[in-house]
Amino acid sequence: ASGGGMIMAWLNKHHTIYSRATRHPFILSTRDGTVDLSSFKRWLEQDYIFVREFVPFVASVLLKAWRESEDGSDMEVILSGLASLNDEISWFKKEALKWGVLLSGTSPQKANQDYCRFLESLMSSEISYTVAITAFWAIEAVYQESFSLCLKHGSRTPAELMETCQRWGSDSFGQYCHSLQMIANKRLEKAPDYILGKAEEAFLSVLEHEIEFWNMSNGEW
Ligand code: HMH
Repeated sequence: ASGGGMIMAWLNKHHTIYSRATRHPFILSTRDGTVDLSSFKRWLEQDYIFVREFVPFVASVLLKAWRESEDGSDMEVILSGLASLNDEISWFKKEALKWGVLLSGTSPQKANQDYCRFLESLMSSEISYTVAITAFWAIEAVYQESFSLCLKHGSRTPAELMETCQRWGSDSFGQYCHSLQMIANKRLEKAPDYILGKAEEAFLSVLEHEIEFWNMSNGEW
């Protein structure tokens, strides 16, 4: 691949499914201000469960970086992500109170369980750092791309949803995703073909799980 690295090539190649993950009807209705607030609440309670499962996944990526990366700055980027998840869990609790959502009474729906099981499979020591960091980048990038759409000029995002959109749609979260993308690209550049194949497969699995995750907000499970 040229200039933009492997990830740019994959984003072009898999443009259709990437758009389905980043321009889902839930996000488009948030941006247009027509979102059903019960959908938002369903998303909120399910994402809280997801983020709690995401913590050990990110910790596993940190461990792989420590073992496999020669570049010490990788670990700092991943650590900053792990640290912000601490703040994120507090934010979910605060946001749930605001919406009258009872987090302790929530159980994960099937799409959430499937996604969490996929994360768990990536935590295995048999999964290489290159594959894990690619999946990690993709997970964060889908939210960044999605929620930043709700902050764009001309969007009609309801005021009470702006904090959510800013959490993942902000420029600072965008910078962080860009750092993850550069790390992933650097690893992919040096990876043998069979690892490239596995990383591309993991990227596509993330997109499929993200689409199913957004679908849950419809309440059609
Ligand atoms: C489902 N994907 C899902 N939830 C999140 N919080 C993120 C990605 C971003 O961290």
